[in-house]
Amino acid sequence: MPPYYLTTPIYYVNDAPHVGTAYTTVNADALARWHRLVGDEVWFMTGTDEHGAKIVEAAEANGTTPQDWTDRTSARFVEAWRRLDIAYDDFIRTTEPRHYAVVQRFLQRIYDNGYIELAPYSGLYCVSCEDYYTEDQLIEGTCPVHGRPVIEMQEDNYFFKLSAFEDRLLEFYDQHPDFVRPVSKRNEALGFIRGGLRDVSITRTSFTWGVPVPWDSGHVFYVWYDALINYLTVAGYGSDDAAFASRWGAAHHLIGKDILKFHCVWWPAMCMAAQIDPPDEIFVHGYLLMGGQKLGKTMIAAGAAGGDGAKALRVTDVSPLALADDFGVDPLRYHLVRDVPLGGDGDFSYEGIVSRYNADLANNLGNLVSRVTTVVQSKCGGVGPACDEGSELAAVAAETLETTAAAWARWAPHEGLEATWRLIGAANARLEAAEPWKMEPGPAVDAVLGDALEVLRIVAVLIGPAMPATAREVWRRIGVPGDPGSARLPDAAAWGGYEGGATVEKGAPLFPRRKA
Ligand code: ME8
Repeated sequence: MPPYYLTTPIYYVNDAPHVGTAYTTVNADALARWHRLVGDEVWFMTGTDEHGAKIVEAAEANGTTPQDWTDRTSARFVEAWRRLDIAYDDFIRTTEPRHYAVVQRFLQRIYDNGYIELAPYSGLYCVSCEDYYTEDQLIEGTCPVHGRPVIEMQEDNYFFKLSAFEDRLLEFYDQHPDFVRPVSKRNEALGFIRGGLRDVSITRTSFTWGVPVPWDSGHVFYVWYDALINYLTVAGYGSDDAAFASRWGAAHHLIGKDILKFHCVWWPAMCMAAQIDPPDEIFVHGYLLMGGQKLGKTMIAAGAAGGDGAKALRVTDVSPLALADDFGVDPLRYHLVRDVPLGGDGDFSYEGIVSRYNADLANNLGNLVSRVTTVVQSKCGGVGPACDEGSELAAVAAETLETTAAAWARWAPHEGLEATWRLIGAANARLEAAEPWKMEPGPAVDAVLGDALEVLRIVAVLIGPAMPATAREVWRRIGVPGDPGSARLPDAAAWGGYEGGATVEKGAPLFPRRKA
């Protein structure tokens, strides 16, 4: 089985999970499930980023210690991802001993290789970004991302000699045209590199909440230089050579565009400095936007935890758990995967979720399940008839599998789902044309319903990555044993799998229509 190592960013624990972090994590989970479905040996990870000045600030603001604060907030991520059915293989916390060991080993190697050196540093620092700015990058004297005042920092710092990697990075990008996708984001990364790279200060002495520098005990590593290395800790760097060889050769990072520079410029340079290959691929997605305002990062995180952002941003609409309570977990997951294509920015609104829910789930998928199971009760005695090997829907199903699979493989799960929905539409259209509910019981009705049941069997397999619980429920209702999540493509979607003879259950509507 080919390995496939998929990562999300590890999220800051200065606040609660929000719909922006859920967007990345649900899409990554769906992609991981898709890769399992096609038979890849998937290792899927997420986690929390727990060091740095921002966390110390959040802990202080909440009257507690950084350790207590990170324990509590990291647990909220674990709980949120459990509720949203995120099936990760590993969840890393950067405060774990296994991570300290890897950060120290990796950066010691870079130090030994001569790419880290001590120098005095002073600069303008935004605590929310955990990043320095130059005077001309500020907007009216404040951070361009957060609009908050920057602080003058003066430290004796260790610097990573990023400037030494300009040419090597350009060469690497040239040799790996798909290293960063989509191409607009690749160009942005190239723009950073061509614009000239300055050395990066990678240690702090102003606080102790970080991984200690092994060769100089007065320093801790700067949070980004500890965070990026999490991908190696989980891959088994220095602890499990066989796992590392397989995972790191197949590492795919899914990130948001806000952290492009760190992943697409700093990270490959760090890998080169430590003499390991950069990751295989970085896919950079856009932002969910609400009313033109960025949803994530500090603003919504504060809001989601009941802080300052709450009133302006309708926080109950942007907490993923509140949305899951309202719509159901799978409809939320479907919305996040289907509505905002990975790569560009997209609007996020309550109305948008409702209209997508009604159009695709209530009127299409839900309607098909309800019609088929109802008519099997009334015309076939509740027992599903076998499908017809020569059905006209067989060709549609084959075409659907091909387009669906191609889309998921190129990071376009929204198109994959769109393609799958064409099969649902074709099955609904066939039912409308044949009107089995008006026919007398007999072979003609059986043929129409057997085919529709086979469509549902295949559809459940194909929607499983986005809506795992719904997929299981569809199989259960139509009497197919097992879990569609354990099925393997292409066999599981080959026409003819619905054998007939199983009890079909009508059940309550899967997706009752929503008014607003
Ligand atoms: O940056 N739309 O953590 P973070 C879509 N700890 N995605 C969004 C979003 C939005 N409005 N807002 C946030 C950090 N995200 C670092 C990462 S990795 C080694 C360290 C998602 O908690 C998106 O994936 O600020 C973005 O990149 C990430 O959350 C930032 O999460």
